[in-house]
Amino acid sequence: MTIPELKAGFANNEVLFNILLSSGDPFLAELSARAGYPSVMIDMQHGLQHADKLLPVLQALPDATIPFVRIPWNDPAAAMKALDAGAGGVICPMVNNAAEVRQFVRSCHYPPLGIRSFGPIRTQYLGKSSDYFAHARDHFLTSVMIETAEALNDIEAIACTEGLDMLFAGPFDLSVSLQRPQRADFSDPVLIDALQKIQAAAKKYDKYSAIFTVKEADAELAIKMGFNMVAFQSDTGLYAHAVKTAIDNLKNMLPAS
Ligand code: 3PY
Ligand code: MG
Repeated sequence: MTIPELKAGFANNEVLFNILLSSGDPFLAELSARAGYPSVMIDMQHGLQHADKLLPVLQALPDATIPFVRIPWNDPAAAMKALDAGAGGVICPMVNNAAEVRQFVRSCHYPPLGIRSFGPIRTQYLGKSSDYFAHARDHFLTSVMIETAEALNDIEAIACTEGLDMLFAGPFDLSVSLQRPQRADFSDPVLIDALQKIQAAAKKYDKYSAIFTVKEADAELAIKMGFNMVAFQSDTGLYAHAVKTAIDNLKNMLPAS
């Protein structure tokens, strides 16, 4: 899928599903994509892959899959490197205010909008256009995680940032930052209120909205709330759950001693 096709889908109210890739394993990335996830988020923040593992994970993905890369921090070098390697979207975690968001967005765009240095070493060969520079805006989305109380307070100013495409709600950090008793508890009215605020700000300022979920009921609620991209689970989370279920079931087959 190309970014213009993705945008057309969003305009048509289509929900884009996404999975977090935390293991750094190219084969799990490929399996996730071939299972039917149309987009992935390669997690360089908490995931186990280091910068040298980004390329093999990107190369393992079929062309049809949109690879978002979550960079470790608001670092222009990390954003530019992810884009040059072929990220279809860059996600910046833990921003706190519009000034930080502007800095991130500027690091993703070429002048005059930004300060990105020219050197699309791999990404120039991935797209359909022969001139990557001229059509760079058609090759990636910029996204920031809204996951701190401070960012939530500055949501209106953040949402109208020029060159920003998507607000990505992080329910885990958000509930930590808001000092809620449970993490990512979708029955907590304070968290739900925060998520609604993010979704509404995105809609108001013509940005896309995204969210991370780990429970099916939460993903369903996120769809109903109108999030454009719903990330559900991670490669490591799904494997950990499946392998635990398998061994627990095997143990239950043993005769009681
Ligand atoms: C969060 O919920 O804090 C996230 O960063 C999800 O990836
Ligand atoms: Mg987070």
